[in-house]
Amino acid sequence: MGFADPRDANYIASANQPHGANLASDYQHLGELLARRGIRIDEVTRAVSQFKVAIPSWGVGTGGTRFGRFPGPGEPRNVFEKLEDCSVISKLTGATPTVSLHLPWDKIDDYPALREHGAALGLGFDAMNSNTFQDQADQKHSYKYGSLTHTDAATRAQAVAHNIDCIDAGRKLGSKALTVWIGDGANFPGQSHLGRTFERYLESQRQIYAALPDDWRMFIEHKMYEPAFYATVIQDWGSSLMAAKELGPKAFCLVDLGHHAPNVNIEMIVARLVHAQRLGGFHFNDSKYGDDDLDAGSIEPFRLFLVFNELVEAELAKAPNFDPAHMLDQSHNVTDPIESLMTSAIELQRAYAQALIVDRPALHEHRLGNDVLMAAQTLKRGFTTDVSPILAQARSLKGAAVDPIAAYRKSGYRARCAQSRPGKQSLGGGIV
Ligand SMILES: [Mn+2]
Repeated sequence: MGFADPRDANYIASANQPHGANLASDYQHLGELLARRGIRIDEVTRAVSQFKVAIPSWGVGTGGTRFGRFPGPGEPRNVFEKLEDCSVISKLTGATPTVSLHLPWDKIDDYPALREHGAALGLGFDAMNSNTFQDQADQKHSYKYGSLTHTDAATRAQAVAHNIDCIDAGRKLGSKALTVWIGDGANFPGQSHLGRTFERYLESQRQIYAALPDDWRMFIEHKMYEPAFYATVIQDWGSSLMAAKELGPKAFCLVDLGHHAPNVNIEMIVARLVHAQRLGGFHFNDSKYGDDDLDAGSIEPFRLFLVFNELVEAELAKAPNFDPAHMLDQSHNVTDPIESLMTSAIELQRAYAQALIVDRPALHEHRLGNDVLMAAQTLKRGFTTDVSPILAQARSLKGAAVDPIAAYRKSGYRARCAQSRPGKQSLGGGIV
């Protein structure tokens, strides 16, 4: 069996070699096309190559649904092996230099060793994620009826302490942010006091916020429903923004694309949060019906493009306090997680590149002149232009793979993991 390390620079170079001539030709052609629109392709390529998105540690294992989980071969068995898989994604795409951990799904016994392991693989640590939406074996108080908003003060205190533990863990690893998502809410009308639960949420969050180091940010993630099916405490961007404003300047709103009602105008929410200077970042994924956690750009690529269009507008306008964190948050049920995560990272770059090549001066003029049709067409032309050569060129220039999926498959990495990681897989994870 011929195994190759897909992270090895020589391996990637040899995998890229057959693509060289075609890529050069495609890139030149696209460059000429964009030049006719007054856009310099090398500037777009440079911007794309600087785009970064964090890999969720829970994403490299098979997630599953509430109905079941079908583990794939060679899944990582611990956080060290998760980082190994993340480094494959990072080296092949050149777009994912950081990992976002989830406690206590990621069991960490030796922080210096984990930090060194990450550094050796070229990986840093992105936002820490707390977990007060399920009970752990050694837990004193149950989260069945809530965590940060629980009616019982001792349960709230336990949830606060866990979040502060996550901050402490992140400090040891070089993280600079804490993402707080709670499943707290009600399944039935009458179950909880809608006002007081929010007040208890703020009271708990103030204690967590007080433990944030000066150079940290807190990301408040909202979600419309599930596990609470009637009323979730932080159910929308309005509640999230209210909480962020009440907590202070280090608190920001996090937009998970799957956490809205179907057809909600997410790009509009992004624009509003940019205006409020509270856009903290994203959990990218895609969905057809609910919080499906499918691969980014797989169902509604145009919506993803429109979100990135708002981000490019904010970037060009030098919007104050605008530094959104990009993170993937997906659950892989039927695909190889490494392949899905690579695909999603590339789809984000695609949406970014499409937004970058929009003829902004023309769009601006059409808007001012109320030429609705031309405004719509000018915007959409960015979306309908195939920017693949830009993405491939950006990867090639930084020593990543021109065709990451093909290079990954040919390396035999998964088959080797199936051999080297025997045993039953039982990692926590799923749709969050
Ligand atoms: Mn999320």
